[in-house]
Parts: sequence; structure tokens; C-alpha cells
Amino acid sequence: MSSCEYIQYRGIDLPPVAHSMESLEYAQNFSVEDTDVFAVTYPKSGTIWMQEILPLVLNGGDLTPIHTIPNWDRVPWLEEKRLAMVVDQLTSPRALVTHFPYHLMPPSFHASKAKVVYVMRNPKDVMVSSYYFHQMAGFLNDPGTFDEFMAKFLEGKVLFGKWTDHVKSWRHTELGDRIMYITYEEMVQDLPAALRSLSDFLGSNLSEEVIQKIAEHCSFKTMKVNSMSNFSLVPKVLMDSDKSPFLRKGVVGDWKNHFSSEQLARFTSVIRQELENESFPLPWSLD
Ligand code: PPS
Repeated sequence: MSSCEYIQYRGIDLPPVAHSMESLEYAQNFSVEDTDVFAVTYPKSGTIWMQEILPLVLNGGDLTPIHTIPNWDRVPWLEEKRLAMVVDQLTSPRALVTHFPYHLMPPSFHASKAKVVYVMRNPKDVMVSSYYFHQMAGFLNDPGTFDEFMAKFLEGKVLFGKWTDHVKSWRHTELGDRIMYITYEEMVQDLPAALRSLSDFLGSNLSEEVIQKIAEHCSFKTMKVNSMSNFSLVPKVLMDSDKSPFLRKGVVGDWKNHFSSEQLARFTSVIRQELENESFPLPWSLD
């Protein structure tokens, strides 16, 4: 059983292996540029997938970055220590990722014209993915049993807090047409269609040939064997793919293999209640 001390930052827990009070302060003082594009996600919603896609959509499909630069340096996390070390190597338009809820975004983000791609995933699959991630990541607390982990997930006693708070925060923004919403499920169902929408949103004007090329290189199968994207360069003590690979299944609906009917009822009732007064459409049924 591993037990890790997390950093507490403005109501959320973060692992110190990647975050520090300095990195969080650096994020708050970060100078966002108008051309920056952020992939924003609650953890396990498709972060590294969008991280793979964004530079390719922005650079017209040049595969060099995904073959030569590890993803955490290619498209760094706003809140992580690594950003300060690589920021000078990023070329414009820069792509970044963040798990921050909306209210933790830095002031310069709000003053900028930077764009956001918000990726949402069915919370039941998010929880399953996170459960396995906690087993393989040496820098995270042991998740306990699936039932225990579900209780923590529903109470928000997990990294970056409650799923519902994150989703709600990014639905109530002043961003207007600076934000695009997409779901993990849409990307699984038809990645080229998702890429076409992204290309339109980012004004990339990609040809169908380039769309197909990006789709092929961002498929689960291809990313799973790309050492620049599958975290195999990370020491085993931090990420042990023998326990569970980071690119684990990459499917929709794996929750059906994990939830009992009682767990499903409990999960659904909590999420439903917390989204009760929300008007935004969910692309999947909560049941
Ligand atoms: S993290 O730790 O928050 O950065 O994790 P995140 O990248 O958000 O989520 C990991 C899950 O995304 C899946 N994934 C993919 N699915 C389909 N296609 C592609 N290309 C892809 N890349 C990553 C990954 O397998 C994790 O989901 P699970 O359900 O565990 O397989």
C-alpha cells in the first residue's frame, strides 16, 4: 500500500512529483499569448490524446514533434514544474494542457485571446481509468478497493477535486467562441470528424489527406507504441506499466465491466444531483 503526501493548493490535491508551490505560482504569473491553445481536461478524460493532436493540427501535420519530443515537454502542463524548464523551447502557436478548473486559470489567460479545447469524458469511464492509474503510478495514493475509490471520487477527494465541479466550472465561462467542447466519446467514434471540427475552430484549414494522417498517428494503437507519448521513458518506480499501462484500453464503456448495479445507482444519483440545475447537454446517459 503506497501512501503519498499531496500538495494542497486552493482546495485541490496535487502530487509533488510534478507540482510545487513554485510551479503553481509560476502558472499564476504565466504570460499567456493570444495564439496559445489550451487542452483542458479533468484527469483521465483524454488529456494526452488531445496533447498529441493539438500540435499536429496547429503545424499542418508535421510529425517531427511527436517523434522527437516527449509529450510533457512538447505540450507542457501549465501547473507542472516542467513548464518553466521548457517554456523557451516552445514555438508559436504554443499548445499547453491543464487540469485546472476555470477559476485557477491565470489572469493573463483571461486578458488574452487564447483558445481552449475542453475534453469531457463519461465520468464512469474517467473513474475506472483513474482507478487503474492509481495502481500504476508510484506517486499517487493506493486507490484501495474499487468501492473505496468510488467513494473518494464522488466526494472529490482525488486529484483536482470533483468531476462535477470541474465540468461545471468550464461550462460557465466568459470565453464565448474562444472555447470548444468535445468529448472523448466523439473522438473514439469518429476521430477524423473531431479533427475537422478542431481544424475549423483553430483556423488550420487542413486538407483531408492531412486529417487522415493525423488520425492515423493519434490512434490508440500508434500512440501506445510511441515512446514519446506512452510514458515508457518514465522510471518504473513512478509509472509501472506492468501493473497497468498508461494507454490502457482506450475504449468507451469499460465501466460496464466494473460497476455493480448498486454502485451504478449510487454513482448516478450523486452525479445527477450535482448537475441538477445545469442546462448543458450530456452526450451520454448517466444511467
Ligand atoms: S491524464 O493522467 O489525466 O493525463 O490521463 P488522460 O490522458 O486524460 O487519460 C488517459 C486515458 O485516455 C486514454 N487514451 C486514449 N484513448 C483512445 N485513443 C487514444 N489515442 C488515447 N490516448 C490516451 C488512455 O488509454 C486512458 O484511458 P483508459 O480508459 O484508462 O484506457
